[in-house]
Amino acid sequence: MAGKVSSDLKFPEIKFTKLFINGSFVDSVSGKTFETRDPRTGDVVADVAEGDKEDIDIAVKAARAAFDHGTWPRISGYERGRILMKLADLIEQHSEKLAMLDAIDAGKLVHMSEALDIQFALRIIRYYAGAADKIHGETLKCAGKFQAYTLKEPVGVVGHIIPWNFPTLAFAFKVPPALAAGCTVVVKPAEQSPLSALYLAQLAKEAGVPDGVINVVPGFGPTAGAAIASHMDVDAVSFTGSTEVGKIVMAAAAASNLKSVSLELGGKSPLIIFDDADVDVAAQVAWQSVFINKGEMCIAGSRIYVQEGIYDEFTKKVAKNVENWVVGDPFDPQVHQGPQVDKEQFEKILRYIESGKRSGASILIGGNAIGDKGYYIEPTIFTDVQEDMLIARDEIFGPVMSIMKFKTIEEAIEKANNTRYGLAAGVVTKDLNTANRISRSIRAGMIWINCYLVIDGDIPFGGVRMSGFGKDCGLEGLEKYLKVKSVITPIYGSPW
Ligand code: TXE
Repeated sequence: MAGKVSSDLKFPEIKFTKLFINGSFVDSVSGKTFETRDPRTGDVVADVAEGDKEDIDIAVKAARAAFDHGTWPRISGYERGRILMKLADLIEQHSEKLAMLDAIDAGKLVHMSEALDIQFALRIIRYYAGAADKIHGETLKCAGKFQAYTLKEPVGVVGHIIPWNFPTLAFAFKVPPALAAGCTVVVKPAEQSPLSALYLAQLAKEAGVPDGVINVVPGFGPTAGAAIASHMDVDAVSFTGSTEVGKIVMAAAAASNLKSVSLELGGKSPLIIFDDADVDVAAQVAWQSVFINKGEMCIAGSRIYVQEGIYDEFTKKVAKNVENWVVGDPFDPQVHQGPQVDKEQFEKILRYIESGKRSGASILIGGNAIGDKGYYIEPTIFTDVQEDMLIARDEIFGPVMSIMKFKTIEEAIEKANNTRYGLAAGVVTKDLNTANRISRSIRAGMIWINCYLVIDGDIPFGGVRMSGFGKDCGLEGLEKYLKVKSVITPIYGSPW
């Protein structure tokens, strides 16, 4: 682990710690606050206003008024797009600040957030800014003396419940398409990482998003989050988080007003490496698929299946990556892996590592926490992993890779599909037919061929099975914030 931080970045000033409702920063009704902690040390970073049901009610009222009576859904898509473009420009200007807020809240690398997360966020926002004036229905020629057309209308007030692993990027996945559609939103950021969402709300105000259109209410899941999911005046909820909470959100939506639901949940994604692969490429792809963002990625390729012919060479090469891999302070540009987000996740990951050791898997590298301050964990690789071990079945959400061996493509497909999840998958091979066969056979929402983790504004992102449903990004990511209304009218005297 790196000792001294070779960075001249200063600890960022924290300007916004209150709820952002109807265009202003306000205290919570209860006056309560909660602490966010720096994962580098466990020290308190800020006291943030703690939103609860009453605050969600106030935020939803503001969003409802902005939707029912405000200008946002009524101005042209072009005008909404122009304001979203301005928001992207402001985020670009403030990218270092946002990256630092995510570093002190979530332990993310400042240089990587700026280079990747925020760049992707900009691409997504600009994609939806461009899409805002291209929303249209269809004209239908009905049988008989009728014609019909469809209108695509914004769904209304949207609740966004977002996680801590990509705080700024998660905001960009959710909020811009809803705004492009003409919706108004109430965002509940994760309790671990509320700071960048509050900062983004302020930038949105500066960009010209009217008051009430974006509301941000930090708070806890079972209180503020649950209040969104069960609110009678929220028309849609889009959630990213654990499968367990996804089920709770869906049940609450059903039990309240049947609001529409989209869920982006956990994963245990397989990466399948065939004998014909370039082993250097395979080792690189596999390493990045697990260890980027300290493994806190729903799409992590945490089950690596390697064909027996290159198994030994692959395991040697993939483990060698550790030699140049620096774990340390996320403000240091030399560092590749920062601390896990909080004590709870840190302890969860260490429990899984212990379970892997106990169940008979072999440690190839790592396997331990680092230091006695902060939440650092060694990049860890298990070999000799069996399908029924917990480390091969559960989402660990940390820097832990499980490597398994296979003989035939049929066996690889069967093993890869032997999971309750279905978020993503990858294949490394030079054989086009093998790649195509795997792509068709694996039950997952995204398949990467000879690459991994590639996302973009126009690529639909999301899973199947217990990884959820409903895409973020792409035109599908816009459609979920739109509802279709059919308008039917008779035509008299027409020959057709
Ligand atoms: O998730 P939660 P946690 C997975 C990952 C991780 C595990 C637990 O495996 O180790 O989940 O993480 C809000 N009603 N992912 O506990 O609890 C919560 O406040 C409404 C995968 O952080 O699901 C936060 O805003 N909302 C994932 C959000 O849900 C509730 C990203 C996620 O928190 C709620 C994060 C409730 N009853 C974790 N309870 C991914 N798909 O990328 C909590 N929340």
